[in-house]
This record gives sequence, C-alpha cells and structure tokens, in this order.
Amino acid sequence: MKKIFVTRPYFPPKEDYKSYIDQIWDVQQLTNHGPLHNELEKEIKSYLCVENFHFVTNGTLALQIALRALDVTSGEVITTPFSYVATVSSILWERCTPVFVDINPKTFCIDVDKIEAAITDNTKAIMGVHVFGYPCAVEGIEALAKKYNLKVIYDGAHAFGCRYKEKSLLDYGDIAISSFHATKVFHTIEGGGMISRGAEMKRKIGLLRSFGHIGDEHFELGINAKSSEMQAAMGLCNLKKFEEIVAARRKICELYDEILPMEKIQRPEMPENLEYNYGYYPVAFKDEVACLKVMDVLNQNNIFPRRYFYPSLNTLPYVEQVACPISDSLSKRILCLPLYHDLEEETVRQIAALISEALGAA
Ligand code: T4K
Repeated sequence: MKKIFVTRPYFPPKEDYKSYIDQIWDVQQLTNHGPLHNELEKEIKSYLCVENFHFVTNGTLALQIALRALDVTSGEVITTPFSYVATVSSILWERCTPVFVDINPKTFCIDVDKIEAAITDNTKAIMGVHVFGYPCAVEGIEALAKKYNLKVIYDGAHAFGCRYKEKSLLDYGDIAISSFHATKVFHTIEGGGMISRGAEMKRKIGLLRSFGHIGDEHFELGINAKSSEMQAAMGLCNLKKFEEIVAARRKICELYDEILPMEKIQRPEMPENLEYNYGYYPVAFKDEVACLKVMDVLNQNNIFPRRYFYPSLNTLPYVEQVACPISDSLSKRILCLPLYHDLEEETVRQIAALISEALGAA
C-alpha cells in the first residue's frame, strides 16, 4: 500500500531539468555564482519585487547570516517558541540568547502584545516567524523596533509566494529569509533566500555568504553559503511551475476546508489582505489525546502527517526554559496534514473520513 507523507517534493519535467544540466556541461561551471545561479537570483528578485535578493545554501545559514549582517552577534533576540528548531538554533549558534515570547492563539505567530514586556537593555533584535506562511503582526513589530532601536529579522521559511498588503511577505523587516528545501512549496533541493534593502546590505550579505572576500581582496569574516548550479537549475525549473503548484495545492486545501469536521478542529486565522501560498495545512485538536488518536488512525492507514511543530521550542533541553502556555498547548495538539501538488482527491477524502472517525464525528 502506498505511503502518504506530509509532503512530497515537486519534481519538474525531467527534460526541462536536463536542458539546464546540458548548459552546465557546456559552460563547465558547477558553483561559485555561475550563470544559472545568477539567472535564478534575478528571476526571484523580479518575481518578489524586492530590492535585494541573495540565493544561499539553506534557510538556516540564511538566518545566521542575517544576524551577522545586522551586527547581532551578542545579547538577546526575542523570538517565538512555535517554529521549527532552526529558528532558535540559528540564534544559539550565533552565540546570542533567545528570549521566548508566547504566541497569539489565533495566528500561531509571536504575540506582538507580549513583546514589549520582554525587551531589556540587552535586547538586540526580534526574530519573528511567519509560521506556515501566515504573517506576524508586522506593523506592530516595526513600531516596537523603531521605539527600542531593534533589528527585525523574519524567518519566512514557509512564506515564499505569500503576499501581504499588496507586497511580498518577505519584504518586511530589516532582513527576511526563506527556505527552498525540498519539502517547501518552492524548492531548489536544498537552498534558501535572503531579502534585504540598500546597497550596503547587498554588499555585506554578498560578502558574508562567500568567505568575506572578492578575488584577492579580503574585507571581513565570512562563511560558505553559496549554492551550486544544480540547485539553481532546479529552482529555475520550479519557478516556472510555481503558480501551477500553488493553484493545485489551493484546490486540495479548499477540499480539506469543505470536508473536515471543522467543529472539532482549530485552524489558524486567515488574515485579510493575505495571498496565501498554501504551503501547509495545519489542524489543531482539542487536546493531545485527540491529536495522537488522529495520528494513530492515520498511521494505521499508511498516512503520515507530521507534528509541526513539536515540541514547543521553549522546552528544548539546551535553552533557558520559560513558560509559554499557548505554544506549549498548541504544540501538543497540532498536526500538519498531507499536502502536495498531486495529492489525489480520493486520498484527501480518505484522510478527512479517518479524522472524522477518530474524533467520533463521522
Ligand atoms: N525556519 C523554519 C520555520 C523552518 O521550518 C525551517 C525548515 C528552517 C527555518 C530551516 O530551513 P532549511 O535550513 O531547512 O532550508 C523538514 C525540512 O528539512 C526543513 O527544511 C523544514 N523547515 C521542516 C519544517 O521540515 P523534516 O525533518 O520534517 O523533513 P523530512 O525529511 O522528515 O521530510 C518530511 C516528509 O517529506 C518525509 O516524511 C517524506 C517527504 N520527503 C522529504 C524529502 C526530503 C520526500 O518525499 N522526499 C524528500 O526528498 O524537516
């Protein structure tokens, strides 16, 4: 029996990918900002309508470079406990201290009304996560950042293709990053993107991702976050199909909306002015028992949703543990249901029926 996972990467037509591979063989450049890499950067920059766009190795390094680029190399960074571990690991890896602020129970993003109380003389930045592609309270966060002179980094790992208030959701904050990992709605196998503003930021991120030097001239400490031509080729293929992929995922989400027992399920609030990318389909249940029961029933039928995101990051063994009751509760009772471009209608109906059955709603 076929296994159904939470996601399945999009594979572009092989001929399309092959034509790029032929170009790589002709040009004989594999990495270090080759022609396909540069073409992809140009295309994404224009697709997102942003000032600066850098293609990097993955979303995690993008977060680390964002902290460095904004000179956040010590002190406290206010962040959310409800995310993938990479959000907090990047802060710790850069030797900063994460300070968790609980989430808004409706949006699942950091609660802007609780941020001010967490700001101290040591606070350097706010790192919000547009979790599942739903926007943080960007205006409120910007106002706080201005008031206390803080940097704002958005982890938009899930937000590629989301538009909020008529512009890319990745065009908010001092720097936003995205992940182009194979499991993402747009992917380059492994990869990430950094969105910033101004010539100085463009220069700085360019240097940081590439050892800090140009030719024989060394400017500052850098790291290797470059991407290969193979990854760029995958990105170029997938970008052409992006609207099609989003449309297919939208149809699946609409079907879930229609047939799931919504009276027993909580979904994040879809804000006005959001054009969504349909990257994830999170569903929260009344408690952990219900969540695990649903998971068990689905697993018995070879269907594997994921506990995105569990555990709540404020409970990790290597962070200072603070109470974030809303995130703690949500993490224990949320699942992301299978969602990908060619998930069959019949499977979506089967998933919904099994969930109804598990919840006693059938
Ligand atoms: N910030 C946030 C908020 C993030 O969510 C992430 C990453 C990051 C930062 C960091 O970005 P990157 O450094 O990764 O660019 C996955 C991804 O590895 C990770 O990118 C992602 N978020 C996270 C939410 O999910 P896992 O451990 O759940 O992946 P895995 O391998 O279990 O894949 C899920 C399912 O997808 C599998 O059960 C089967 C299917 N799959 C997966 C792959 C890789 C395939 O069918 N084929 C494949 O090639 O982490």
